[in-house]
Amino acid sequence: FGALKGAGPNGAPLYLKLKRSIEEAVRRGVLLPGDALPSERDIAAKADISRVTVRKAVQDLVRDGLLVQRHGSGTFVARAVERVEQSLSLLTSFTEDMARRGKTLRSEWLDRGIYAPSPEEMMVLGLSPQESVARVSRLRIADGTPLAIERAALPAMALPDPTAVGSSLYAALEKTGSRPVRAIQRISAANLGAADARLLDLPTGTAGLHIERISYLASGKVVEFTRSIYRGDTYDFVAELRLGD
Ligand code: 16G
Repeated sequence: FGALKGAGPNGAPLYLKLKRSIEEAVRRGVLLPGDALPSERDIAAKADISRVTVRKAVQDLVRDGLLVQRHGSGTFVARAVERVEQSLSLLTSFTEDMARRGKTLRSEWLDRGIYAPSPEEMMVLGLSPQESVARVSRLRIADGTPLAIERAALPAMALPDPTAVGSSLYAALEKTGSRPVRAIQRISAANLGAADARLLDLPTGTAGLHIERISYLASGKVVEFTRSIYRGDTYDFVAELRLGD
């Protein structure tokens, strides 16, 4: 980014000129997705403008989604994420969904253990205060992109040892004969809070989807109460509708 003073249309604020020249560099492929932006100090020196001006242009572009900032490592050109189409009519697991798409799934554990149930967990899972709940929380990463944070709660009876869950919760439940056969799923809009945004590698406040799944065994007993946060820029949930009676 060369000297900006005097460049571009007269009167445009310097930060806007810098913003446009960064946009232009991305459009022309001078900067590619994943490339690091030079440091604030280097851009300021090269363009002969103040660091405050550089920061304003960069913050604008982060808000627009063209750049992403990672704490401690700098600012990068955002990678376009491929959208994922997810059917709402089948009760599948994340592992199965990703395998079907040929994606490599990795999960990072956020929590797993046996706890005393919260009042909400007791109500939804039908537990008494003396019973325990198994919690399994994971960040789910497909082909290197974090897609969802899933926080599952199950009656400890259905999952006595959460540390034994390998890569798939449903596969673990299958082994104990507790894989759900039916579920109610509720999807609502949610802006990402700071902690979830950091996990999903997105700016705080980005649009997300809050998904709640309550799953049942054939006996009618609730076996899973999962709250998830999915990236809003990635998921399309699709259901087939038919004319009613
Ligand atoms: C899906 C479910 C989640 C379930 C998980 C099991 C949604 C919104 N959530 O991601 O409730 O716990 O699959 O996946 O669809 P796993 O067997 O790969 O652990």
